[in-house]
Amino acid sequence: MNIAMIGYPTYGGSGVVATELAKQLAVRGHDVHFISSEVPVRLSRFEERLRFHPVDTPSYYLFKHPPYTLAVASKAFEVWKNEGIDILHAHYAVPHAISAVLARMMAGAGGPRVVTTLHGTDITLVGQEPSFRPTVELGLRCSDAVTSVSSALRAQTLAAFDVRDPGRIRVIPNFVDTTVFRPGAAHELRARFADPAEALLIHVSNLRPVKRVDWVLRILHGVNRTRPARLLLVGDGPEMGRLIALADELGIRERVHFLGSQSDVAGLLAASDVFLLPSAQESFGLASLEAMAAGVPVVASRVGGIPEVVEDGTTGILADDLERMIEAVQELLADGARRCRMGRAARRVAVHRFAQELIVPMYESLYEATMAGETVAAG
Ligand code: GMT
Repeated sequence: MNIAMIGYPTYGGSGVVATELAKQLAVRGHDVHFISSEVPVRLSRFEERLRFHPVDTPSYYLFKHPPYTLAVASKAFEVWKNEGIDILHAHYAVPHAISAVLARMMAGAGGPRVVTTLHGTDITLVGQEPSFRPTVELGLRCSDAVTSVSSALRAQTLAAFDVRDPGRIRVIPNFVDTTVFRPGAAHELRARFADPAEALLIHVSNLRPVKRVDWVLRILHGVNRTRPARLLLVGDGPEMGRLIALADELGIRERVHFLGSQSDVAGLLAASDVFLLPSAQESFGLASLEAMAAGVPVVASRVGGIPEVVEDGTTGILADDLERMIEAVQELLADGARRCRMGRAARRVAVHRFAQELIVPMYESLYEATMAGETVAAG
């Protein structure tokens, strides 16, 4: 098949999923075109059947904001015209779904089929802004197939938008490369961040308010009341300044390693004891799946799609409030045998339910069904 992905190039989960999917489809013999404003962070390695097409959004003195939505649509149309793509797969509905639909309209009869994957805040937050909502709804209705990364997100989509035919939203969960994210002897790396007697916690995100990273710092602060612990804070984003100030205020600044954006987090995860994800909303929590694949138990909030990924009491601990999260981390750090058991269970779940070789074929069969014009039933 000839497939074009539209996705964000940054560290956000939707861009990571789009890039990893593109790479896997190329390895499996498809011709894949990645349409984005920049080369995605995880597209560092050469892949023979994978090509990058930059979106250029020119400015003009009349524009306060250059019209990115139109530039993506035109680029997708151009790629279809030059490469004859079968499937145009938009990741993150705002604004990629409507850009893809526009490109299909430009192509006319014989144009590509449009698949839209919903990732989270494109439905739960940004997509519901009155300035975007009608175009998101239209994008969903006009896509030939729609997928969501969890059942929770599917239900939220149906509650918030009139997609006309609910059966068209199929759940295809996110996936992980379990050969890259795996438990490993990470003693040397770990020794750079913590003494043997200290616990090492980790959080990875794009540091936006929805991730509640201030709770991550408060968890570290709470845990340090009973045992010495340090934190790897991986990622960058709008909350960074506030977090540094909070770490100072709590007196834990020297216990936090602010690592900024990192393209290779697998080793850092494997070196850590517990992964923290106290988000206010989370449709899936890809970073927690990567931690699980690395054999690290997760302490997270019981919201959105997280319970579909992290099994409470088996592969991690889910909690509804900050105090319970602090307790949960303390429990895991106090009982090394339980922590290791959970880490092994987490790895098993990642391998047996979320490995890329299990999930990528689901997209392939969705593409085939969409091209055959079949109604795509809910998963
Ligand atoms: O909202 C974000 O955190 C960014 C967003 C994205 O599109 O980059 O992440 C969402 O998509 C990820 C990949 O499918 C999911 O793992 C995240 O749970 C989801 N984030 C939220 O729902 C907050």
